[in-house]
Amino acid sequence: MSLPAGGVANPGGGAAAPGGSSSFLSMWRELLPIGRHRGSGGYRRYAWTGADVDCRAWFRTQAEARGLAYEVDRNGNQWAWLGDPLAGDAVVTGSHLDSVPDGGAFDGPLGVVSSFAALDELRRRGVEFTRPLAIGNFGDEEGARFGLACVGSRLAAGQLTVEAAHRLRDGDGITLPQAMEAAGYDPDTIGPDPERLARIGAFVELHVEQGRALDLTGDPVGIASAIWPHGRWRFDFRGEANHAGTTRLADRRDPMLTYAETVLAARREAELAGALATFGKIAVEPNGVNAIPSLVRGWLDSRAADQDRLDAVVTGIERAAREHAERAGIDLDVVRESFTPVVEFEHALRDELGKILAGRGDAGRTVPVLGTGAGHDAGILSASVPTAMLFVRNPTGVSHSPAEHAAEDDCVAGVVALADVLEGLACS
Ligand code: HGY
Ligand code: MN
Ligand code: MN
Repeated sequence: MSLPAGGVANPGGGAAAPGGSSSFLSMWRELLPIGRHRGSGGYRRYAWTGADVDCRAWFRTQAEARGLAYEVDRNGNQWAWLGDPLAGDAVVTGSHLDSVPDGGAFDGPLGVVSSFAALDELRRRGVEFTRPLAIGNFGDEEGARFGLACVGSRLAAGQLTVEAAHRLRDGDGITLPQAMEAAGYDPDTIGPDPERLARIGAFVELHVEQGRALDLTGDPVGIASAIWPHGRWRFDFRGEANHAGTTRLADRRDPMLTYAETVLAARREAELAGALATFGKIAVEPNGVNAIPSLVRGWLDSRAADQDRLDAVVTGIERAAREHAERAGIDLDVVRESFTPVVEFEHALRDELGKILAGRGDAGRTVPVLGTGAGHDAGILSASVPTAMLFVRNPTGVSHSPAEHAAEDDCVAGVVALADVLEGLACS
């Protein structure tokens, strides 16, 4: 039985699983409609918009319904605490609630809902917590509105300066501070939060797998080993605006052609380098059907298993773009808008999760450890805090799409695995 993107296949109809799993289904049902676009069936939960504010309200309700101490940090990240937030050595779990344009239901929310459900499960087990526990919702992980991923965790970790954050603008020219203010959050407090991160002893993020590795191994849950290096580059192709109906082909300086040649070159370079390259977003000026563009802006997302391959593919794409631009008399600017180096999750914590999970499954069955090309707040925070990730099987591997889904039984397996890990870390 799978939880379709559109909702719970059989609300509460799954196997009568432990406490956390039935609370999982009711939370899942409540969160599901927020920010879902009727036409596409995908999610449009962009940072600081109404849908994001509604998701944040949902998070606060869940926290307060469980008697957790709720707070919002200086960067707008939400926290729900069990125990003293100032005591230190806290075990933190959680993820994000925002989405990419027309994203799926699971990318982010699965981790947040599973965190609350895992706490319910631990309470059902009657465990004694020996360390503070917190559940987090990190703001603007996808960067769908302002173009930079993981803004909330980057700010907290000091990987995004306040000045650079203030320069972030959405497609309508609204700045990040303006958007935060409009959503009722004070933008003047944003900035590094080392004291807060110093009080965290371990951060474990559960996330739907964005790939098919677990489907191929036949496991419901896996552990992350690493996140590939990846980044976003903006290519600005400038030509000459003119009339589509009266300008001879020979007289044109059409940036759309150079953009198109660059997209094709990106695929060739990615194949050559054994990397990934995607031009998924474009902005055209003046964007008229009967007007040759003056400017075509294309955003490249590129990722690779190692830095050398990433460097090779991006260098190759930029070289090809410059050659095409030169030949066509097009001006080209290339700007790296964000970059995340390779993340190797801390081995001690990764192996501790492996031991905890291996100890409870069928004897001797180890939990697979897998890398990913998807970025996460856990990756950003890993520079400041020991972090680990759990992945839940995604039978098709499809993500950043309304078609993203995970089977109900696997979601329940994820809740139980997270509860086991939190018990092993915070209750021993
Ligand atoms: O882009 C990513 O990998 C993540 O979904 N932010
Ligand atoms: Mn995502
Ligand atoms: Mn995500």
